[in-house]
Amino acid sequence: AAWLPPAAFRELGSRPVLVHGEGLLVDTVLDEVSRACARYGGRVWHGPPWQVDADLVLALREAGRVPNVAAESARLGATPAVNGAGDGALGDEGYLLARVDGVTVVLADAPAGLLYGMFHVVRLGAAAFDDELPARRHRPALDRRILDHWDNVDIHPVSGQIERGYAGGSLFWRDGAARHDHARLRDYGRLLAACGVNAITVNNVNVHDTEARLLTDRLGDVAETAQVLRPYGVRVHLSVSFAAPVVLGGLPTADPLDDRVRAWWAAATRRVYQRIPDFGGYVVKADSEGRPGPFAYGRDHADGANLLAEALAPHGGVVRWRAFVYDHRQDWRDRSTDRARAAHDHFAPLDGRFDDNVILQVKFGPIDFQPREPVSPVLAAMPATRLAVELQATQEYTGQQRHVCYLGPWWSEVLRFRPRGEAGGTIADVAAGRAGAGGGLVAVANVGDDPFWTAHPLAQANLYAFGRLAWDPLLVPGAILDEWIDLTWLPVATGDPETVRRTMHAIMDDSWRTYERYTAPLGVGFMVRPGHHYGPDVDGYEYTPWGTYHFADRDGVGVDRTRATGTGFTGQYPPPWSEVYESRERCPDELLLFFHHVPYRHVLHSGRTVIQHIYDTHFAGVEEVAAMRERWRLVAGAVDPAVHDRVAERLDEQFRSAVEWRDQINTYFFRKSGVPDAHGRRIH
Ligand code: GCW
Repeated sequence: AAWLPPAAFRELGSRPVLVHGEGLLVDTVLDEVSRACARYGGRVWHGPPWQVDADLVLALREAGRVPNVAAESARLGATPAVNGAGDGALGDEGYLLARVDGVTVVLADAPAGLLYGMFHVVRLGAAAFDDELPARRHRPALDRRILDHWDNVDIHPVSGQIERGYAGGSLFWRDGAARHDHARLRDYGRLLAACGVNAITVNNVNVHDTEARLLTDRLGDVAETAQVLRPYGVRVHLSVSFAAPVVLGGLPTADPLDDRVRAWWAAATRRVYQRIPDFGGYVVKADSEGRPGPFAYGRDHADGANLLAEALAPHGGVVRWRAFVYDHRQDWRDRSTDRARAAHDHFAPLDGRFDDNVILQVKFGPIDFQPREPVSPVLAAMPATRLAVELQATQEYTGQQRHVCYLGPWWSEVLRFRPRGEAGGTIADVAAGRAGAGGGLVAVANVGDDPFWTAHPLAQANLYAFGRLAWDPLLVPGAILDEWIDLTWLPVATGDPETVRRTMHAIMDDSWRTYERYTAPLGVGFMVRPGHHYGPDVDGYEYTPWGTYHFADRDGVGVDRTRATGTGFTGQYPPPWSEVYESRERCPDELLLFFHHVPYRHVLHSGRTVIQHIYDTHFAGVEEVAAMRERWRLVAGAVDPAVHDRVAERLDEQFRSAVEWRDQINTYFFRKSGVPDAHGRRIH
């Protein structure tokens, strides 16, 4: 139960369709179209011939048979869609979509383009066959659109089958072995292709013993997964352990400058490509939260990353090296260490030292996927390095798929942020890189073997939105939600579709801000229960080694990260942000406590004091959740009862949890500050 129920194909499937071209992905298109036509009375030809009376032509350019795409594009006056295709080239994944003499035409230069074009037609529904359909060239803004699965093969004593997984077991692994559930995997590949994702990583970045062996004697399982996903244009990546030469190869060292180590990686990587010729590459979490890395040998992260890059280069693979490196054994008494600074301190000096096929994968914020953080300064500091932006679809800190939290608006804000101010490019431009050589967009996946894929049926929207934003970062989150609703819920609605649509929007559009309101005020994060990170615990991390503090006392709250009096983190930003964040007056309200320690009676731009803001937003957040629950009740009968029940049950828990958040946070800050609520509401 996700997007693309058979009924989503009704318009396409009830028409005569010509598919032209050869290849694995063209076969996928043909298979999709054939099944739809069998169900809805359409007809499908696999061309040649080219001249048939079709309503829809999906054609791969082939010299002599199908019109040249570029010429056809020009003849039709096709303009590029919002993003990309500026130079007229369609690339490996692009397509031209147009209406030509009463026929809808998708033309592509490569098979993947045809597949994406077909899904576009499905998305449009009847509108794809409207004579007003504008001619447009489409191609993804980012070439790399990747989901990292934090899945373990074995059940790990701490992180379970999926680290930070909230949707049941893994799609790939169960209890120490591959699941071999090809039907489910194929369905997954299909969902991914339909939203534009083109690669996944099949195991956790925390690579434990069994998982390390996916690189060697368990490689067959990875190859099998790659084979099932290949027809949907999804490539496979692997998380590897930096210590692999020691733990798997029996070498005495994993020193990146040791010749035996280099030879070991070269041989292991060669074997991977023998089994999986289109293998994507490695992901590495090194010297982070206890994982092995180059520091043990007195080497730096450029040495470490380049070691793997060298092994992958002959085969066209990339290494995605994570920038999530910080001291997780910090002393809370030490006010000079600031976790927010860590990634920039470690990596910015290495700019220019990485090989061409190294991608530095940077979490979007300087801390850790909080509901509100500034954008990581690393993303503005390494012009000579390919950078990927890492998001978290799995809702570790945003309600763990028990709370509705549509992250599209948050991600969109991040992608549109201009780290050098109005004159410079966006974070999406950073991910795109120069001449398409960027690192792309990555999200930690939120799916599992739950019947609804993401446990909370509405959390599917985050998966869908991730793919669509990676394809086109300028898409509007509300419009993405519409697409998702159209493809998922409306084809199977049992009541008035417009009511269903309105209800979903009313519940989801602002749900991330609602979540922020009842959890994390003004950029303070991590007031969660240690370990599992669900529910409130204001001081849960205050005296821990993890470096995630809020410093609330009787006078005020927030972290002083200024250059003038604090940790100096603001100095990692280029202007204008180095100045904006440094200044208490100019800093945006929503980030004030991330950058400044201020008195409770400090007045925000909004005109309210900090303490009154805390009270107001926490009361408002709970009211908004109550309203969501009410709205959902009203669509019982209009959506599948199983879906309705599941969402209703989650909304009950969200309400309970939001009340708990409100009461703990309000009570905590009332007790600290002694300042009463201006409206005299009940604080405990
Ligand atoms: O957010 C933290 C998580 C860890 C995770 C780590 C990381 C995979 O709590 O579970 O480990 O980040 O991103 O490496």
